[in-house]
Amino acid sequence: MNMSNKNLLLSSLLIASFWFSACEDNVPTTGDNYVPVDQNAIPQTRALFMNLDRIRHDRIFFGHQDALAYGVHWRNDEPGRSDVFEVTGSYPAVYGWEIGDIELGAPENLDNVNFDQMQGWIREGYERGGIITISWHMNNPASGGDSWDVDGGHKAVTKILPGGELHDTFKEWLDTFAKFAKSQIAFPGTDNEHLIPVIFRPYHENTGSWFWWGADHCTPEEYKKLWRFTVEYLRDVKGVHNLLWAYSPAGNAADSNEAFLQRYPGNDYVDIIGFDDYGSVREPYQLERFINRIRLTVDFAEARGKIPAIPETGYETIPDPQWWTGTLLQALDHDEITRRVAYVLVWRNSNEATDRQNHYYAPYHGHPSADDFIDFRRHPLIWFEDDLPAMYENILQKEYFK
Ligand code: BMA
Repeated sequence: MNMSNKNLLLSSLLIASFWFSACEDNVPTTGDNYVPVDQNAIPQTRALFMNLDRIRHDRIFFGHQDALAYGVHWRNDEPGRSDVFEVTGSYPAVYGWEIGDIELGAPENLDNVNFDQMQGWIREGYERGGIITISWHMNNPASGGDSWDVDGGHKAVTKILPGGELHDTFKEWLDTFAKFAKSQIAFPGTDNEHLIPVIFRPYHENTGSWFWWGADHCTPEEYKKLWRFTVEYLRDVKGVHNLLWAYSPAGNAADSNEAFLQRYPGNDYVDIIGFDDYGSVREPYQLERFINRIRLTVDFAEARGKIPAIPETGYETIPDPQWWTGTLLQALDHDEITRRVAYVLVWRNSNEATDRQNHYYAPYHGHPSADDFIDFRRHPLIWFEDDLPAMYENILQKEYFK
């Protein structure tokens, strides 16, 4: 074989193998915007990343924490229930779940949600086309207290980093999550069986100081190391490949670029960038501040090829009957920049009989803000679950509006 034939053969093989791998999972991997931090992420996780990035230019998804587990007036007793569904006729597009206490081997999380049931609800929401996100109020590994235990200068972050006296314990805790993430299986027993993609949002609100990983309890460098170690350990050592990584500091981070950057783990470690904010969307309202935070977050994320979101917000008990359209929508729909947020999630509807009272963020049937919530849901910018296109396939070339 002469040289030019050899070259021809080689290039045909290259083209063929490129074609093959491109067809194999039907998800384009070209273009910086479409490659999540895990280069080996499963096709559905990559599709989720790509589709969120595509659709956020036209729509914002609405999410609710613990939506299927309980509501203000019911708990886990009737399958299919959801306060959001009962008011609007649709489930939320995004389902938030919380795994605090999984690291202790507990059967239930810190809010008494059973982990086996949670897996069932995760599957249920995902198989209907929903988007799953998981947060982790991890206990304090140094004090034995919960994630809010910041007393006593335990320096938990220093101790769990490589070389620290609690590093092995910490790895065991991460192992519990790895096992959980790798056992989330959709459509089991069918040709379409696959792991469920998860937007994972650990160590949140870190620019506040109410959690042990917060600003007063570790240096920016330590925080970044903690985050990066977590990504690398779960991805490269434990082989967890169904995650997108969401970094969501407290709202104060979104007041300036410098503040946002201070503890930002880096472009190689983050897929979704947001901020948690309860303070500026409640009375006394600071709507302008909230809007500026959204704008800054969108710019910050887009400058890095990441997806902007508001992973946690809400007004506890929603005492303002017009809050959905008068405050939240007003901020989201403020201008062409705010409209580019991918999703907004409100926190949980604590069951008033068995859990905290007056601790809910979505309306239940008959709540004074229910009508306004329906208007919010009908607004063309806002999408609930029944509006969702197929988020886990390559829809880039397809018309996704119904
Ligand atoms: C908090 C509150 C707590 C709960 C925690 C984890 O913001 O809702 O009651 O334990 O989230 O879900």
